[in-house]
Amino acid sequence: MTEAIIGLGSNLEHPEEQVRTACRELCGIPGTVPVRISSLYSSVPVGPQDQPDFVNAVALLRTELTPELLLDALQDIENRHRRVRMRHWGPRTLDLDILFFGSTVMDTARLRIPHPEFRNRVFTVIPLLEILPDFRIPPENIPLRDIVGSLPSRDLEALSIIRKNP
Ligand code: ROI
Repeated sequence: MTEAIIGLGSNLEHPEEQVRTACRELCGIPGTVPVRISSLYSSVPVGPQDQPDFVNAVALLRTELTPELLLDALQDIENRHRRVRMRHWGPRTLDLDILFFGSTVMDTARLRIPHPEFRNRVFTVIPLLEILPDFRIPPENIPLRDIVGSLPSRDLEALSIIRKNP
């Protein structure tokens, strides 16, 4: 079993409901059990600013799947939410990203793990700290809490918990 960290995000079509439903759907992935799910957070958009705020959360899963099969399962969930993605870094109904997969490092056409933008993004770092305060970022093994100081302060100030239990 591998511990995988998934980022969830939505800013279209009732984002809070999109993320809450997706959290429940994680339970249906074969060979996989959700272990912990963060609160739901409201965050300002990274990228173009002329789009609604996002709802974000992070989930810790334990899985027997390979990264590719886990990605297939996450894309099935995205498709059930009729994911629309109008433009690069634009608004979307549901985004499910593999942020970490154990200590795996990979860079293929389909998957880059760890997620290359993970450590620049308040909406992934802070929810992950909530559920795993002692998390260390692979492969360098850097404590997650040590990078909070380098996050954009504007994004940090705007981040807020909107719901404790998804
Ligand atoms: N911005 C925020 N705040 N949250 C997201 O989940 C998110 N996802 C994205 C882009 C468009 C980069 N910006 C985001 O894909």
